[in-house]
Amino acid sequence: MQKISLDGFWKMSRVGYNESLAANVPTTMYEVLFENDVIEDPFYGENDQLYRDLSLDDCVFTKTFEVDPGLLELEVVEIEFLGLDTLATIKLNGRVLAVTNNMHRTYRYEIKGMLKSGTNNLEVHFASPMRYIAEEQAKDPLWGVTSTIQGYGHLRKAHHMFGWDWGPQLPDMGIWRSVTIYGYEVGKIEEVQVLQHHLPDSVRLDILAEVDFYDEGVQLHYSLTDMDGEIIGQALVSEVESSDVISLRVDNPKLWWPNGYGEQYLYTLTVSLLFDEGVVHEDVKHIGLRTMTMHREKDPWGETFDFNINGVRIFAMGADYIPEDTLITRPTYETTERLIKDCAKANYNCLRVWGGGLYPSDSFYELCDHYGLIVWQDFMFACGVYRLTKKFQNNITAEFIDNIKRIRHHASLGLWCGNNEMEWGFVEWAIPKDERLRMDYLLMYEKLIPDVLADYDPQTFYWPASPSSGGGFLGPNDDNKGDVHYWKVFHGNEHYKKFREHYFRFASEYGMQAFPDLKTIDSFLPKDQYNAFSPVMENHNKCTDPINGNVKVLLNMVQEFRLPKNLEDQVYISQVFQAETIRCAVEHFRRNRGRCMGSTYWQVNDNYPVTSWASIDFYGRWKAMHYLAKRFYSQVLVSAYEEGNIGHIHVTNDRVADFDGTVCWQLCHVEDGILDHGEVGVIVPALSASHVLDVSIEPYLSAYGDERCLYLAYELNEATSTLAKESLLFVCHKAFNFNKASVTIRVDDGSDGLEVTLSSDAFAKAVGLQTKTLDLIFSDNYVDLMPGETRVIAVDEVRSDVVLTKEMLTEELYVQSVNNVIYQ
Ligand code: BMA
Repeated sequence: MQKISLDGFWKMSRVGYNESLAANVPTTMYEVLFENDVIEDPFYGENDQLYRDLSLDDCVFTKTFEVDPGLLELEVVEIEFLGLDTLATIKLNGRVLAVTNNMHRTYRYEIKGMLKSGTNNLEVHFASPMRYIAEEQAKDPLWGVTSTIQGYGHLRKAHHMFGWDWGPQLPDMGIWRSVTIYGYEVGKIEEVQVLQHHLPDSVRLDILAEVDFYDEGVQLHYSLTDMDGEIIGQALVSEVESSDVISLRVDNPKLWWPNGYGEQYLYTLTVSLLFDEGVVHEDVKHIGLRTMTMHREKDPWGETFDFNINGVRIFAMGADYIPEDTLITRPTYETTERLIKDCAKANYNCLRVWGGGLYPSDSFYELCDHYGLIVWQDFMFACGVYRLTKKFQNNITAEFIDNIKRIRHHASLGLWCGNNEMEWGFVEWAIPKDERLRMDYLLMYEKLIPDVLADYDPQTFYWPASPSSGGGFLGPNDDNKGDVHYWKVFHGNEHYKKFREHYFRFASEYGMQAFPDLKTIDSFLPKDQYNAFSPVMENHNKCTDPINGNVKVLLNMVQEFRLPKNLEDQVYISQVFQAETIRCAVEHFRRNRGRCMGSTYWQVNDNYPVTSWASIDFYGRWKAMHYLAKRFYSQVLVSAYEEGNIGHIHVTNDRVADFDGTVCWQLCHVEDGILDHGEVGVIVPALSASHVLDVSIEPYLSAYGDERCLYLAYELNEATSTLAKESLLFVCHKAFNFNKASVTIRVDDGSDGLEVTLSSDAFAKAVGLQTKTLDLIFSDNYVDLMPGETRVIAVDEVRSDVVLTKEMLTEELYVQSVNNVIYQ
């Protein structure tokens, strides 16, 4: 096989402009314009609005490349486009090779007859997606959500590129994945599918290889190796058919588990096409041996809905994932790894890939395999209706097949899901009643996709929509069945503690917005706009229906906190409130393990520096919520909640072994210190939750007047280590009698890098360690400190390009706390 990469240097020009700009493919128009200084940073100020209409122009990418005469002597020469966004006309040496219209597809064409020896010219012309959807929408208006440019349902292009309630409207175009020419002499492996059959103490792998060959003398070799490179099984097939099936048996298999439940063991399967004893083509896959399905069974509350992996009922803990950058070709393996690692660090075991974006890169799935994140994979349909014409059906069917084949072997793939919120939309939203479109909905998600999956990935569970109760427009957002999106708290202004009144079987979306890190705000905000409601700050909140999201952020946080006077403190309190809200929900769900079995909060990441529901902002900076996620998603969780004058303490154990430890508690007064305390031994069986004890403040109320100065501190210990230290108020934060706290910070050399020791003279809430300019990740943050207590926090990662010294860190650090905020 010969391979010529056509990535790298191309030229781009917009039609009607006299320009020729360097384009480093894979890349897109906005990125090229930005890199060539034709436009400023589209993320600064209000630039995104200014640049939106650049997408009304067409643009052309061109490349010249050399072909060696040897290539033309091969049997088959193909060109492969892994991603063209979207309305592309491809010309090779002046002749039209193809016209494409789906960015989610892979396109391959035989080009031998069009290539010449020597210099060749490839041109890809992209027609404006904005003009296209406007024209189509005028002919056939299709319903869609308000935060985006209408008509997106007409085009197989990531919907969020037309804008979403967390991202700008920059409908880009370009060559967004690699372009490669392949030449084959003897044959090629078209695809390899692996089916797993788990038997007692062994796994049988049925491996199906589709082969296209032009010479009878070919052989197929299959080999499976373990992580030490030892061969576990192999087979040689001499009489190759175009469709070849063999079985390999793995005795005493090492299973793949999600993060926290065991090892992420991966075997390597290599299928090689041999000729004359040499390898002419090869397909290599890393596969994890596991059974994975959704456990659905009637129970007293309705129906269970949880991942069952290797027979263990998993509580899914994670968040929803959106595309990583508005300029979609910028993420690299390293940036994706940083994100996935941050998920694993926060004890996630699951990510939901939301349907309004892109089918992620291969690296994304490899990283999820490696870090143990179960992937809930939506097909790319969201918040819109689609007309199922024959052409559209053929187009999406090809898209499904391309992506299913690419993704299906990943150990992390947990389920396929038809779409985001469309079943719910048809039932409960103001979508115009149209029987034909409802029928198209059913055909797409309840017939077409299941039929394709039956052929291409029969072993992965399919779910028709998120949320859904199983399909057919039957109670799609029912608390007691399937998954739920609960938006009444953020979008409906409901009190955040209402989460505790629901026992969702699997909460796949719910969230609270917060401002991003101050350094991130500084990256887009001119100094004279330093106010939550300045035009630029409002522009960097894309949730505008019915009012700008920043209004909601402040409105929501004053449920619980007083209104901070300046933007710095509003940023901090918004983050603490976001974290508290999601903690309140998750801890409640986890106390009800068995009934509730999943939480993917909306959302882990951003694709633009923005105020949003994300727990990690666009520049990878952790908001308070991500630190809290590390705690509320920890495998063994101690949680407490107040009910009137009682504090209830629970322990949830998501380990596969029993938990044996102690809970210590102290009932305290802000001035008088500890009023009462206790310690209880707890044994919590594996995969269960237990109520440990109740502490009442009743006996102290008469002496102290009211509950505003009383709090409950509690901790969870195991042998000699403390797993968690938290505190509970009996009133909301805005009513509590916080004393001003003098928090001291000391920096020391620890055994494993630098350490920060925090201590406070008063009971201090959500003490947030901040850095002025550097990007650091701490082992913990936003901690509550008892008076006199010292807390050691390690610098877990230095992400800025510096060698961090003690002096530098001392100079960089400052703390915020709920106590010391200056309120209005
Ligand atoms: C849900 C999601 C997204 C959206 C989020 C926040 O509707 O599916 O479409 O960004 O809520 O509004």
